[in-house]
Amino acid sequence: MKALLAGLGLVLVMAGAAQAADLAPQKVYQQNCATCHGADRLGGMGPALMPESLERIKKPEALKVVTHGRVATQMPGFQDQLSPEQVQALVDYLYTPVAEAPRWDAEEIRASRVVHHAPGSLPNTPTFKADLQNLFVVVETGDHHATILDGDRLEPVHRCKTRFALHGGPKFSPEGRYVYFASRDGWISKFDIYNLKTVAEIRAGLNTRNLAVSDDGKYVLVGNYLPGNLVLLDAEDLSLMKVISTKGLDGKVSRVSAVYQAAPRKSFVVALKDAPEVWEIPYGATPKQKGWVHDYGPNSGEMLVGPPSFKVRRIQVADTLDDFFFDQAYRHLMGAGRDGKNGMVLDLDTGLPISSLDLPGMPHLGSGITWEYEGKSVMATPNLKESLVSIIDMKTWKTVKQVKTLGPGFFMRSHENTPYAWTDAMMSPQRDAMVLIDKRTLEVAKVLRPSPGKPASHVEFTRDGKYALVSIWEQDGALVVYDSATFQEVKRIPMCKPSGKYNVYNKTTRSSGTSH
Ligand code: DHE
Repeated sequence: MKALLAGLGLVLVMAGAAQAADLAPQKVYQQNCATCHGADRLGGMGPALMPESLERIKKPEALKVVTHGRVATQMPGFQDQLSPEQVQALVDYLYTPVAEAPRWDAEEIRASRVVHHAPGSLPNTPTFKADLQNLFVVVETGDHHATILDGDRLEPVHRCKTRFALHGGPKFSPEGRYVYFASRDGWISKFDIYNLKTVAEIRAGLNTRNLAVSDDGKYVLVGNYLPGNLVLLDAEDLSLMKVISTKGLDGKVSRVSAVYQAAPRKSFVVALKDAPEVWEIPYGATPKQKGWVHDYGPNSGEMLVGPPSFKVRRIQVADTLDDFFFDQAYRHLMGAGRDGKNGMVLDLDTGLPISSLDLPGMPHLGSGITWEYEGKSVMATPNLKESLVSIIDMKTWKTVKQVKTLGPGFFMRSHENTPYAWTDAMMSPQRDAMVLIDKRTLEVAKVLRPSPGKPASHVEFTRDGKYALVSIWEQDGALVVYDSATFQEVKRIPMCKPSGKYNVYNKTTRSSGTSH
């Protein structure tokens, strides 16, 4: 009996030890979080998880996110897998510094660069026959590949491996020969579409937001969360030109919300996520712009008249901007926080706010599009939290209409040659639906369900607007091709979770129906 009890005791002690081991947050992290956030917590598909990157999230909120997941992201909730104690221990662990402070300076960036094919070493004639302006680049996040798709034949031309977890729209060089990809963990890749080869790669940051390519094709600017900075690359061979720390006027380093190129202004425009500032960085030798009354602020200098110096023009705004959008002329920036609060319009010439915006829920301005409605330009933005699309008059900045949709959605697309704007309801139980809004009446005209029960999202049109390509976001997903006039399905092309697709012509000509 004594022996039995002793044995039982042993079992109990062992069970206790096992439980304690299960609670070990390092182990819980490696089992549940490392695939997306990196084994070293420095980020991957998900953001880095360390005190520096969690500064703006209080612990109780982090507990909620780990337990229930985060809306509008790929972050799932873990309440079924982890006990409340395990979640608490895990969150405490995330707020402890990583063993070695993360460093990714000019030295590390330079050392990471790989040139697979030196500039000028590959033929200048395409290795395949197709309308080069009607090609699509399709990002397949399911197995981290990209497909080059012929938009006339609607057939893949080539499929290749990409870096892990690409995010955001890849960006083209002006003539459409090269495409630049950014991965969440900082890798920038330059791909030669004519030769179907990756020509150069560089790790520009540890956790990257997105990249922009200047419209003259000379520069790539990368915006990073970690370390908070902008990294300027020579677009030819991705060699490092400059690292610009995104230090706000308060002296603290901020993450970058996003960077875009404003072609008509010959500049990059950047919003900071942790400081109420918009930066403009001219890349062209522009003459002094009419009506541009602000100077470039403390860390910059004079108006640009010579070759680009990449000095920063700082524009202070009332609050931080997580997401923003430009009018077609790039004179005005429409911005908002993720909570939809403080929606505002900034006149980029004067650097002054000119209007507020009425944006409920969580507008996804970066996915906005524009068109002409009753003689005026309007902008439409999907909403990640509310079942609506806001349509805004771009002269008065008033909401013309909130179009009720089937659920909160991520993306929106149209084309000059179609009267319909397509949006998804991906953040809702109706995630299999595509909602088509008539641009002439602002009414929902049609609902399509390409694969009932399966998530449908992200549309891109062929160069002529004749076909709309919709993604089925599943491992064994597909691109479903619709005739955009009759809404008849014309083809289904199997793809592995095709997150986004990008048409060379629509992108390089900055079609009003697509993101830029
Ligand atoms: Fe995105 C574009 C930010 C979550 C897929 N996303 C962008 C851009 C920004 C952004 C700033 C514009 C970059 C560009 O194209 O140059 N995304 C954010 C977020 O802040 C958010 C909500 C949280 C996060 O995880 O960072 C977020 N995004 C997601 C996802 O969960 C999506 C659905 C899946 C994924 O791949 O991570 C996703 N985002 C996309 C796609 C684009 C994008 C496909 C390109 C849209 C386009 O058509 O141009």
